[in-house]
Amino acid sequence: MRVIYSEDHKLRDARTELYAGQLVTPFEAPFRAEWILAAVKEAGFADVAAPDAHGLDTARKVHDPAYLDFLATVWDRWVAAGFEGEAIANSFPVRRTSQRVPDNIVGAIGHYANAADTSITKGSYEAAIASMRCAITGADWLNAGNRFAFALCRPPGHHAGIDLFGGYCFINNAGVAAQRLIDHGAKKVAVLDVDFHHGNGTQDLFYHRGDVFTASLHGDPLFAFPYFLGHADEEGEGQGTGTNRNYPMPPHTPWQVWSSALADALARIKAFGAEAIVVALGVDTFERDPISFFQLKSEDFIRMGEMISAAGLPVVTCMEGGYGVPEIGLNVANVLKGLEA
Ligand code: SP5
Ligand code: ZN
Repeated sequence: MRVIYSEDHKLRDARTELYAGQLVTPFEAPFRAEWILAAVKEAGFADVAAPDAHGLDTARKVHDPAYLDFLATVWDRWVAAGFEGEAIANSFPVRRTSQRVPDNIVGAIGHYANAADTSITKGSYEAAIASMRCAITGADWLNAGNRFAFALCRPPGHHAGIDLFGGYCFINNAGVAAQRLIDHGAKKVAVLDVDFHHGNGTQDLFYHRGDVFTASLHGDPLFAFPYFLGHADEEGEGQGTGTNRNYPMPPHTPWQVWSSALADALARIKAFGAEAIVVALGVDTFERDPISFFQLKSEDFIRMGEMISAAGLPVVTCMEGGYGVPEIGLNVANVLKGLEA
């Protein structure tokens, strides 16, 4: 298992998250990656490498280039407008509105946001690029003929859509990794999203494509973020018809139920003919995660890795969510252990 990690994740260190009507210290903070790195090293995963210095070529195949330009410039535009707080969207194009991109930065940030939980700060873009580079480098480890890589991505990516940021995500790392595998010659790949939250961004990237199967196991959007996508009847469209699968599950879902959804997703990934799996790994399914409502225990994450490994495919794992508690490191290390068992 090669681990890919960049110190540049620390450039993403927001002071504010709009939560419960207050600006709180963000759940998605630098300590997460530090704790996870320490725990995977402690568990014996000592092959840690820095990412290669990739540009945006792969990202431009899954994201709108104008959106990537927005990400690159939003902080400077926000500062130039004279604003003193972090950049937070507060006005959105919703039902019955134009989808033209406003020139005004407050309008532009609302246009490109799918949630107001994510403040943009100086350094957020640079950290997102470093995170994306970890994912690409992980995909390339598979392209070189290896079976397992762990891209310790931070910030996470699975809520980032074609032209949308939010849910602590800016560039869809797992989606970029999938594209990288395709560009290297894979005919079909799968993104398996086991984060507590629906992978709305990843679903958006590949909804009309037949070469990438997307599966997401998550808290039912009727009760959980991202609220507006992730229902079981979203199955893909056009060329992508039948290539998206959602497993929404209710509050207090335990491993026994969750794991039967995982078994179904893996069977569909095999039937689809995927040549590799990109795992979007959130450990916010843990029973003591501060913002989620599943009941997985630390030992369940070993079984999770074992089940995914039993599909017999190369696996690049990209870090997504998992918050607050010290066990996030152990839980990630347990998935990696299960994969290599
Ligand atoms: C990558 C990832 O896991 N992103 C999640 C973003 C969630 N942001 C909104 C959080 C709202 C949580 N509300 C939960 C109430 C718990 N009492
Ligand atoms: Zn999550």
